[in-house]
Formats: sequence, structure tokens, C-alpha cells
Amino acid sequence: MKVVIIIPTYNEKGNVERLITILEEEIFPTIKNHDMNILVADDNSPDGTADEVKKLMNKWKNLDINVGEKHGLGAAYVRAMTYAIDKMGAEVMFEMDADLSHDPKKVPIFLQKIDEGYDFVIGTRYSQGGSIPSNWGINRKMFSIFGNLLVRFILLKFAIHDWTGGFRALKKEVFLKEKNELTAFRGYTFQVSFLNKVVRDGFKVAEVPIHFTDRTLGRSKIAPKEYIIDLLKYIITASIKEKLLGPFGKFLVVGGIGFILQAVILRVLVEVFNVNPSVSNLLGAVVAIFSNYNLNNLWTFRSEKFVGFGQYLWKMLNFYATSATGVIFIQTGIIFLGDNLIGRKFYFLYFIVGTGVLLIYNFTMYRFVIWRKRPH
Ligand SMILES: Nc1nc2c(ncn2[C@@H]2O[C@H](COP(=O)(O)OP(=O)(O)OP(=O)(O)O)[C@@H](O)[C@H]2O)c(=O)[nH]1
Ligand SMILES: [Mg+2]
Repeated sequence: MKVVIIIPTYNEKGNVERLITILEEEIFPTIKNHDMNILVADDNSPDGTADEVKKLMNKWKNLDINVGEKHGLGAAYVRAMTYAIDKMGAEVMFEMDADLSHDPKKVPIFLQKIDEGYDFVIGTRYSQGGSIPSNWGINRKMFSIFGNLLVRFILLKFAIHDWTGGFRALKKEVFLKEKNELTAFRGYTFQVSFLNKVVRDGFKVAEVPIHFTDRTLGRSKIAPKEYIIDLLKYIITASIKEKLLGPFGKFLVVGGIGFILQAVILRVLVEVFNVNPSVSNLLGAVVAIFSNYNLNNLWTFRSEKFVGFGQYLWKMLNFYATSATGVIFIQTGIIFLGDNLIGRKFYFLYFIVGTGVLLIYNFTMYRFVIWRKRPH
């Protein structure tokens, strides 16, 4: 396959020459089954990085450069990847820093993963023996470690360990699919948003452990404050959008309908017929669960919808059992405790608190047990 290693540069004279030489002389000769090329994506570096690369282009015919305005890492990569595909015929592309932080010896391992059928391969510093420089200051270490943990916890995606790293290999199809959504992101936010879209669209992702080496030449381009704000903004909005538009949002709407049904039945039974609130709550729940089951099956989890009538009935039984467990032990339990420990006066408040806890339990059970994803 035609492979293009893209190296973004901003004032990386010296570094980029060393990296190109190592790739050309030590790494490419060991790779027999792919056509290896390099593209430098320079943003008019004032230090003359582009001139240095142009000199090297006389020596190496598989080396090219794409120069443009400085609009951040995302814009540079999108511009260069577009060029690599359109002008160089790239089928596989690499993202690789110019400052020798990424070990060129790992290139063949990334390619092996692509050959195995993965669409997107990322170098990981945070699992399977990958590492960050031990001489990094405590701030830099914390920034990187917590940044990655924050991404995993806010996006609720735990399978991938290193979201911010910039050593990656990808098939051109992945880039073409995500291209239009990427240009605006700078620095680490570009890496995180790209990967998040790749995961969302179901591409096959592999991780390769890497050791990240500190740069010895040139200056860092990271602007910690700016990047943290950018990154937080992205992960929080992406997470809210994904969660609210996805199954969880639908589950909330369905649950809201069930809640109204149950609340109305509860109030009517308690206020009009003077029935005990715990019993009223149970009766309301029977009706609410029936409505929830059908709406969830037809809408929330429609990709896992039950087709046969037998399966529909069996899963409904499961659903009632699961929901009843929640209603009895969690929701009614909380009402019961409130009623006996604090007093009947606030029964409706206990109902609301009980319902909140019940929601979390229910979604977990529905998603991971009843409408568990099946291979299609
Ligand atoms: N073309 C282009 N390249 C950039 C831009 N920002 C960063 N880069 C390049 O992206 C790579 C990673 O940037 P670095 O500054 O090394 O960031 P880092 O690796 O997190 O930090 P240090 O290694 O500590 O400096 C380097 O090759 C940079 O030259 C940009 O706006 N445009
Ligand atoms: Mg670097």
C-alpha cells in the first residue's frame, strides 16, 4: 500500500532533518511490503524549516512538503492529509511529531496492525507498557495523565487509554469520512476529537505501546491554559450531545412518560381513594413499566428490537423482573424509609429521590442486560 508519513512542523529545523534521515535510511529499507513516503506539513515556520526540507527533497524522491498558513494542528493535518490523498495517492497515513518524541522504530508495528485489518492505530503511553518521560516535571506529567483520564471519564469511553497522543496510523477512508468535522480543532483537541469521531463511527481501533521521548531541540508549541480550555469545552459539549441524542436521552424521554403515568396514578390513588402511598406507587409502576418496555423496544433500543412474539414476551418478563426489583428495593425502599424515618408529609419527595436512583439502575440493566448489543 502507498503509505505517507505526515510530519507537522512549526519551527522544527534540525529536528525534521534528523527524523527524515532516520526514516529514510534506517526504517524504510526494512519495510518491504509497502511504498513508504514522507510529507512535511509546515505552517510557514519563520526558522526556515521548509527550506531545509526542500533541500532534502533533492536527495529523497519520496519526500514532499505542503506549506500553508498557521491555523493550528487540526487545520495543518486536514490540509496535509487532503494533499497526501489527492496529490500523492496515499492509502494509509501516519501522524508523527517532528521532534523525535515518537520512536521511528514503531512505524513497522503500526503498519502490521493496519495489515491485520485495523482502520486506526494509536500509539499509547498509558497502557501495555507505554510510558512518558521520567524527567518531565510534575506539572507536565499531571497535565498529561489527568487530561487523558478526564477525557475517558467525561466521554465515558474507557477502552482507549491515550487520547491526546499524536503518533497514529490511519486508513484514508477514515480521514475522508471525518474530514469535514475536523478543521476547527487545535493541538490536543484535534487528536481527541478525531479519535472520538472514529470510535463513534465504529472504525476498528488498535493501540500500540510507545515510549514518548522528550524533545532535545526546539521549543514546545503547547500552550497549556489555552489547550485545557479548548479540550474541556470539546469533551463536555461532545459528551452532552452524544448522551442526550443517544439511547440515554431517549431512555430519559421514555422514562419521563412512565414517570408522569406513575405520578398521576400515585396521586389519584392517595388523594382521591386514600390508598397507602407504597401500594399506590406499585400499582402506578405496573402501568409505567408496560409503557416503558414498549417505548424502549420500539425507539430507545430499536437496533436491538425483539422481533419474535416469544422473545418479546420473555424479554417483557425480564423487564418486569428487573424493573420490579428496582421499584421494590430502590424506589419503594426509599419511600418506605422516608415514610417511616421522616414522616408521610414528604412522601412525594421520597418518590422523586427514589426515582432518580432508579433511573441510573434501570438504564444500566436495559443497556447491558436486556437490550445487550448482539453481533449483527
Ligand atoms: N504545522 C503545524 N505544526 C504544529 C503546530 N503546532 C504544533 N505542531 C507540530 O506538532 C508536533 C507536536 O507539537 P509539540 O510542540 O512537540 O507538542 P508536544 O509534543 O505535546 O510538546 P513538546 O514535545 O514538549 O514540545 C510538532 O512536530 C510541532 O512542530 C501548528 O500549528 N502547525
Ligand atoms: Mg513534542
